[in-house]
Amino acid sequence: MTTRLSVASDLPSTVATPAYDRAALKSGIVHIGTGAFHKAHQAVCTDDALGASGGDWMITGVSLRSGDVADAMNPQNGLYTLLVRGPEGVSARVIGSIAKVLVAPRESDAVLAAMAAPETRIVSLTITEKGYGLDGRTGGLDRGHPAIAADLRDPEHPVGAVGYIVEALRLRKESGRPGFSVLCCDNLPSNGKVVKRLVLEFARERDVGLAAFIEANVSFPSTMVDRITPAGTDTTLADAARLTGQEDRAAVETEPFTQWIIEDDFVAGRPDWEAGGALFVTDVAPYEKMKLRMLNGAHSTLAYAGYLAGHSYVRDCMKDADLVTVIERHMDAAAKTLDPVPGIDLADYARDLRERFANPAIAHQTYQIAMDGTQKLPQRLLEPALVAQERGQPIDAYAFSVAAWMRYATGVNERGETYLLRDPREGEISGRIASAGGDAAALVRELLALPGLFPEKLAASGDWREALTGRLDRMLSEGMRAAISAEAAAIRG
Ligand code: CS2
Repeated sequence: MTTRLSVASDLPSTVATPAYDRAALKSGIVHIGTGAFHKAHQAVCTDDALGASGGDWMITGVSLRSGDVADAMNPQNGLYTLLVRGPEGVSARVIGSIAKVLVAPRESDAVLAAMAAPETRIVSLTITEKGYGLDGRTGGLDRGHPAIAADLRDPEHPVGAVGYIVEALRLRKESGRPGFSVLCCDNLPSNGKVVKRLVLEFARERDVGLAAFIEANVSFPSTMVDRITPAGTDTTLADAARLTGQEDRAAVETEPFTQWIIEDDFVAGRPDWEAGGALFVTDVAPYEKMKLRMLNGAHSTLAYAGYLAGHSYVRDCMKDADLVTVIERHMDAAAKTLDPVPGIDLADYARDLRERFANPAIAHQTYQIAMDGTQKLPQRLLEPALVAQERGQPIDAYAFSVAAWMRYATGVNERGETYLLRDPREGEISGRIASAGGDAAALVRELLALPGLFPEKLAASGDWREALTGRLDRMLSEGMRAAISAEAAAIRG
């Protein structure tokens, strides 16, 4: 029987281990949302930083909902294996930067105590787009969001990230402790500014003095994060056990590429993340837009069109020549909506993205990427569509992607089987789909009218509506495969 990973010794020499004395370092970061992405990205960069320069920057992880990650990680003293899968093979490394993981619903007081502790200087977040309670219409708090609504009612017993941050900052203010930096690592444009707005709105609702304290003592640097990290599977755990010789229930897998671009605006210091390759800049916005529009926009397009055309994984989509033509056009179009990005050639960036998507060792499910469409479409597809429209550029690429989302939103595949959208607006969407009754023009009308989703100028444009309707009609009547081929044929001319 293999032993369970819990100390970073007795590992084969092929496995890299933390280059620092974990027990000697204290926590300086509380990270909310300790899922696979955090474990494959920020925690790895922090592991590099601790190895290079030390510092009391260990991470206390927090899960806001499920106890699964904590139950896998804590018996392993927070250690886990990172598998990096590239076309040439797989490598294993044991990451030591996470000290422990707390489960908010089970131990809320401990979470607040960690966030309010004097040694905590950064609170970072990966809670997905829908975790923030952002109202797409107003840019402010969505008061109908379950966690926001609950936390506004009972702010001293928070359940959501914004509620926790504000309550922790109140406790810090009461006890005369300084603020911390809030580091959002989710795929939202100007993510720091968005979180700052939401936190301040929430805090003002409680007490204007608290809001003033936050304005004066808390920073919200924006970041661009990038690493393709599929959900772990039994194969992840089996490969980790094979490579390390130990059982690891918390292993994660990811691709070789990683990128983290951060605004250098920290009120109480930060780890030496440069050691892990992070790039510090004064303005992250150009990088964020590039990534959201070129990588994530193309990803969502592959997810909706690919899923319905029968491709389970992104790498399968990249073997479909027609879909590749569609995605090349998408990346070119998205690049044309961007202002120059310092140090980056967008054609090279697009080529690298296609290589990453095609990585044969990464099994990234189209169904995983397809989730939460209403939370992802605005920044990935609708904003660039609006820019293209305003600049007089073609809108075909976005019309294809959004028509594919609309087809996907019907929740029925081409074999007549139903699937869950896994979107917080699923109920509203199915109501609208039902009233459209399967007609493409009616479906487009209904979905364009989803409150707050489509920018007004786009929703009101006849060209946009027509471009969507023609494509959706073909997707519904001839099938996604035929629609992809027709799109590719039109692109090739
Ligand atoms: C993906 C992203 O699931 C999704 O929506 O587009 O998670 C993507 O893999 C990452 O942003 C890559 O950095």
